[in-house]
Amino acid sequence: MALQAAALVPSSFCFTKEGKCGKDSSLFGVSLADQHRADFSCSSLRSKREIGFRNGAIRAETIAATPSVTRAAPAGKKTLRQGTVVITGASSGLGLATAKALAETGKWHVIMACRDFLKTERAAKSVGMAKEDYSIMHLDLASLDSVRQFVDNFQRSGRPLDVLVCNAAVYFPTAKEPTYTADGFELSVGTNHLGHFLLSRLLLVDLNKSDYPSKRLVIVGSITGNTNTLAGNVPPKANLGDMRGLAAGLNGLNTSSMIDGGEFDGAKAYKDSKVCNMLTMQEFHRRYHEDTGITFTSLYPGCIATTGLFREHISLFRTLFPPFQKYITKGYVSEEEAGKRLAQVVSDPSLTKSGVYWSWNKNSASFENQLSEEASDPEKARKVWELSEKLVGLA
Ligand code: LMG
Ligand code: NDP
Ligand code: PMR
Repeated sequence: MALQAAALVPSSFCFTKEGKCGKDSSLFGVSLADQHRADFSCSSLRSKREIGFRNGAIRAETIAATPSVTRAAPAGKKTLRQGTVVITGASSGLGLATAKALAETGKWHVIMACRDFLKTERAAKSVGMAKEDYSIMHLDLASLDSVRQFVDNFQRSGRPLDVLVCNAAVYFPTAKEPTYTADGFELSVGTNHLGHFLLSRLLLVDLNKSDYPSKRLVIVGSITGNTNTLAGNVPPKANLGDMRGLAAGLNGLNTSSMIDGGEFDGAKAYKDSKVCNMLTMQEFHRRYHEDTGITFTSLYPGCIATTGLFREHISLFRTLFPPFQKYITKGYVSEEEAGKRLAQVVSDPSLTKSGVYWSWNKNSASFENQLSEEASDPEKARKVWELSEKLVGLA
């Protein structure tokens, strides 16, 4: 259901949970004096490739400025303000579990950016999120107009943007024919990649303006897009090819609906979209990390075999997949555990490194994982970036 209200449920902004905020003083205690209050214009966010190192001055200012802290009694004790995190697709699965994990720390106000307002409201209540810890704003990633409207509404809300999490996704493993976004792009790449690409490009200026000590853009990736793994070798395998389909607009009319120009395959389109997500994160890192200090990361949260992602799969799959992952591959993680992992990538002070694809080992400890050759190919990343810019109207 598409509620256009873009409602921003009012809620308390900072220090809603006294006592919890006080602990924050040490949260970003180490090496985080790298932010600034300067109100950069969009032009200051032009990439290094575009403008060389002209942002050197910005960088110097960035380093010299004081981190934003509020002084709370007793005098001298520094308290970090509550952060604001936007999470797309927070109405179910990983996004909801992450929203819950962050909200209950009291350190975060979560903006749940979702296409179904009522479903999201019910979901937030069902996991026990307190009213003052979240807002819901309408966002349909399958429409570029909706993405622009969301950004406009967010900017009017006057909230800072400290972390953006691109989490929402759709998966159509059994579809025989492609379906399309409002703008005529194949629906899985259109939603999972192009919608998020426009969203994150437009919100980069807000992230850059934030005075939060550790500003982050997180784009959720997956093992199934990485052909250097067993899971990534289950057919159909991700492969962007020469991107002739993406270049031509993925519209299925005068061109293929698939990035590589091939026959439609819903499972492959999803995996290709995840490759685009992981490449986009790295291209952001290359273009903007040094000049903005923003941390750009991706992750594989584990196989959360019970989420709504598999809603379109045949029911036999939905029944067998969780026990298969639990007892055979041992790749299964619960929604709750996966939510804690993504919450770490949002706020853990030890995960500030940019350009990293995080994964977790058997003991649930995070490590920097290796991406496949394709998912780490800088030339492909640049091409995905440039073609996507054209499709979403940024170039
Ligand atoms: C594609 O097929 C479709 O073509 C595409 O349209 C789309 O739907 C896409 O990703 C979605 O799937 C992919 C897949 C279909 O094809 C293959 O995987 C082909 C390769 C098959 C080769 C199998 C090799 C297996 C090797 C290894 C080891 C694991 C053992 C598994 C089985 C053990 C049995 C005891 O494949 C499927 O659809 C398969 C569905 C997979 C779901 C999991 C099935 C597990 C079966 C067993 C589960 C039992 C439960 C365990 C309980 C507990 C025990 C203690
Ligand atoms: P879910 O289906 O539970 O969640 C997907 C979310 O995306 C839902 O909130 C859904 O909204 C939202 N969404 C879908 N389409 C749109 C749209 N057009 N506009 C706005 N929101 C939309 O799946 P998961 O939680 O599993 O997936 C979350 C992320 O995790 C995805 O990026 C996925 O690729 C990734 N991932 C998942 C794994 C897994 O094993 N489940 C493994 C690896 C990565 P609605 O509720 O309205 O449908
Ligand atoms: Mg996969 C080592 C094991 C492993 C892991 C971690 C996953 C994760 N899968 C593994 C192995 C296998 N899977 C094997 C051996 C098979 C063949 C039986 C297999 C099959 C399979 C299917 C049919 N797996 C799947 C599907 C899906 O439809 C899911 C998918 O590709 O969604 C795009 C899927 C997944 N396996 C995973 C993960 C994390 C997924 C789904 C989610 C995702 O990438 O977002």
